[in-house]
Amino acid sequence: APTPIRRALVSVSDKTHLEVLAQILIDSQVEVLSTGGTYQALEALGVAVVKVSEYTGAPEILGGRVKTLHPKIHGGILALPTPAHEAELRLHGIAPIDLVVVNLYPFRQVVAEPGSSFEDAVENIDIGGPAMVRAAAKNWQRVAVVVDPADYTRLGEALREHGGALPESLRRSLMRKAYAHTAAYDAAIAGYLARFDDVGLSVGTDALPDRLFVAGAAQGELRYGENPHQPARFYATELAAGEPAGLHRAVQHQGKALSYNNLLDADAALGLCRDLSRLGPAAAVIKHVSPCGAAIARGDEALADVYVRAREADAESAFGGIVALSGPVDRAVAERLAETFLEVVIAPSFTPEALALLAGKKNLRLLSLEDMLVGTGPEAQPALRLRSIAGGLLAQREDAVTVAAAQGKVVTRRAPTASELRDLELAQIVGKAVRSNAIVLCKDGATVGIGGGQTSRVEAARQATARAGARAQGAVLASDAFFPFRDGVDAAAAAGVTAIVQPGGSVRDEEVVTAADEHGLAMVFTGQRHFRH
Ligand code: 93A
Repeated sequence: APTPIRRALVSVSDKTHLEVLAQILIDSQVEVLSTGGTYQALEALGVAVVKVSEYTGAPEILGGRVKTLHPKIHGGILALPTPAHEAELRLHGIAPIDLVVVNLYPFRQVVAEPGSSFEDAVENIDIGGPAMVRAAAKNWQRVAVVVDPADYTRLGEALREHGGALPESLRRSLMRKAYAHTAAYDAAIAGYLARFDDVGLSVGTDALPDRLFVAGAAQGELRYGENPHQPARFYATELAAGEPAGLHRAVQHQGKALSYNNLLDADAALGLCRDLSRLGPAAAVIKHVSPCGAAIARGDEALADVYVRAREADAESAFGGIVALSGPVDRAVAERLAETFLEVVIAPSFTPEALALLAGKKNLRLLSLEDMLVGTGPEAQPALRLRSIAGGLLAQREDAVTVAAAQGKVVTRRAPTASELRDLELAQIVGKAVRSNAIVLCKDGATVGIGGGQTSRVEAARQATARAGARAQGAVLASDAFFPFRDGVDAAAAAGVTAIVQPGGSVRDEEVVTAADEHGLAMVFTGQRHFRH
């Protein structure tokens, strides 16, 4: 049986739940060694605690840079329960330490503070803490290591249950967590340092690091991946400054847990809705990671009506869809949502009335993400996006629209009208969310036809106009990349499209513009492509 814990070292920057730990230490009559700030806090909580500096005979020096870096500490943690090691400890007057409770200087919080300097960041790189955590984890058979205040409770329970000792299973679990903790900490330091070049100049907020360290913590189990035979998990990565909050921070009000596919779709809905919200109150409906309908408010239109227009943009596809709304879901919106079968609804909030109304829909997941629109302003930093391919990760900055149709170059005899421009911008934003080749038709503040995931542009145009049917008459069109031939423009004009926005840049631009003029279309070049692969 494991021997009882007799001596603990406690050194924590995050003093959350310290009173819980204090009570555990008191109850289990453990000798406690502690560093300056932690010593004071524990003493105030009634724990009989000895300063590390008193025990080692070496004062904290260099403004706290050296506090616990001492053989009496590291020998006490790293010694094995062998006769040879025990003899050495006695020779040097070192007492074995069998519990290490440490969490590190708040490096991440410090660098996330807007005004923090490089010097602040460096001073908050913890050296002694990780050394103790790693040493204790290395000697996990004899030493338990706690890095997370959330673990104090299970520590206390285990001590009570095992007569003051800790079972191997818990020590193993704590050891895994300890190395994940120090690895994530160093990843955060490396990630921060990647913002500066060799002479210490900031390389710009858009720059991608020359080495990528990603630390992610598994957030529960996903039942399975895209299909039931594929194992899957979601790992939450740490937010970079200014990055929008992810879905795992949302509050789920009802329904079963989100699946792998739900998360992908809900993230797409959230992203599109955030993007659209810059044009006004917005609704987005997603199916299989693709938008099937989107709408923005006309005048002071209510969100309930905006949603209905997004849904009716392609009512057939919206069945079983994932919906994101830019505003609070009240009774009126909830009534509309209840009209059809949906998988997930995401919004900043739901009124109690709306929740009550939707409670009957047992399989519908309702997610509120209060700050879902934070970071959508023009100053917003495009988030780093990662995808994996065999052998590595691809990284890029998120595609943020910068050249709206209104800022583009009119290349036809006719210029778009104000209302066409608004619909063109809507089509552009939706187009960014559609797999290439993407063609999006919009009219009166809503999509009417979306063609995406096609291997030829003219086929995407045919698909979009076919989906639109009669509604293509008087609609506008956005294309994610240039038209390589005039056929796509001819198809759009034949369906009744009146204005087109596209990047331009084809060797046949002249032929394409001529086609637009022949049909009396307005066409705008933005010079900016929006592939999504
Ligand atoms: O500056 S350090 O890297 N040098 C050390 O020797 C050392 N020992 C513990 N930082 C060190 N610590 C850290 O101090 C711990 O990891 C913990 O985060 C913090 C606790 O300090 P205090 O008890 O004074 O609040």
